[in-house]
Amino acid sequence: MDTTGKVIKCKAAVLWGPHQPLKIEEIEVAPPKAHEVRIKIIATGICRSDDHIIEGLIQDSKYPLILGHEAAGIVESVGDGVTTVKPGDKVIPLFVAQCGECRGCVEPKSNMCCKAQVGQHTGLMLDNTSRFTCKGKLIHNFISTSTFTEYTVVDEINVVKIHDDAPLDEACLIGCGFSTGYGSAVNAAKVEPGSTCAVFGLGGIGLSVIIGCKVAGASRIIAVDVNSNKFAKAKELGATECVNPKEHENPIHEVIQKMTNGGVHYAFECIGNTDIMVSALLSSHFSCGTAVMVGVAPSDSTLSFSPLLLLTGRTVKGAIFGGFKSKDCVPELVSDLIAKKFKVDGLVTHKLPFHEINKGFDLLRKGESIRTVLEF
Ligand code: CND
Ligand code: ZN
Ligand code: ZN
Repeated sequence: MDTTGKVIKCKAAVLWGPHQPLKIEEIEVAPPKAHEVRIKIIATGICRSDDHIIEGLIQDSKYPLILGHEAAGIVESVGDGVTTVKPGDKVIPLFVAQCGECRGCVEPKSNMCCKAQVGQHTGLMLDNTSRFTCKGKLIHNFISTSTFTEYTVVDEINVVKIHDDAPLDEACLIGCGFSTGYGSAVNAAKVEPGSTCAVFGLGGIGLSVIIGCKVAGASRIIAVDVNSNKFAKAKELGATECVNPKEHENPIHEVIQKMTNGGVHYAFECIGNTDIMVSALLSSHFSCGTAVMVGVAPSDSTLSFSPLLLLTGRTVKGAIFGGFKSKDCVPELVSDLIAKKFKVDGLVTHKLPFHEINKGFDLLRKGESIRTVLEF
């Protein structure tokens, strides 16, 4: 049946408010307007950033909403003026937009688009309306994507075509987890051959940082987590040593300083915990270390440390989506995945049918899963 131009009724996981389980509801998805694309989602991963919204950690979140930002799917229909994708194309929705024209997009060092800023939780399309309704109520989107639904609508600047041969159950991880971690190492930090690294937090993001550090030729990759069950996978992907802060009396930065003759070249925080962000900074060498903030901390939190820590030569930086310009880099990353230049299947510990989404979040919260991929 041709659905072009029609409202589609389908199943979606709606978050009606913070601290609630997701509810599988029948929703209505309006056709794409000009410069918008309606996508049938085929596979979507669960990232901790989705859980942060359920936990109410981001103050300006708009409810009710449909979460999900790491996915792959197939274009169902396109609105007027869309030129970069067509019905039937395999695509990845992009929570970091790339319009190609704004200040952020033309700056070579930036991957932030000013037209759709990922940090501004409007929960709406660029024209300030929504394509989702449920039981007569407007449902917001999440960081311009919303992938926990059989169909979604995104602005054209938030979607990119990928190779026809892409395995969508793996390619979905290019939509966040893999690219965010990998790019944090190779783009944001620019890890050099022979350098030493410490990675705090071994979820989908931290493990992808390890993959990036290894590809970049780091000589030591110290993996840090309070859950020792994460260590086997970290070693498999390239960690040279694993440290559990709970097994040491001294603060973790002292342990790492001791292990590395004063501190690592690059330390990555992949948890979203401001105390560990400071630990990461202190774990980097006082004269030349760089700390990269990748985790998303609660929106009302602040970082506090002595400026003397920076005067001696340390650098602090951060990156969203690994610093990748999304439209330029995602198709290349997918082609590299097809060419087996790197693997992402090690990050997928569970596959579940979409309607078991709450079970997927439970696995993440219990520390039992890395990435759960939901299939429709
Ligand atoms: P996930 O929860 O899978 O991993 C976090 C890991 O940290 C777990 O293995 C925990 O055991 C471990 N951990 C928790 N507390 C501590 C601690 N005090 N010391 C050491 N280890 C600890 O999360 P994820 O990998 O999906 O995401 C990680 C962060 O990255 C999270 O904050 C998420 O919101 C953020 C993120 C950032 C971006 C970006 O573009 N920068 C994109 N997506 C997610
Ligand atoms: Zn994410
Ligand atoms: Zn832009």
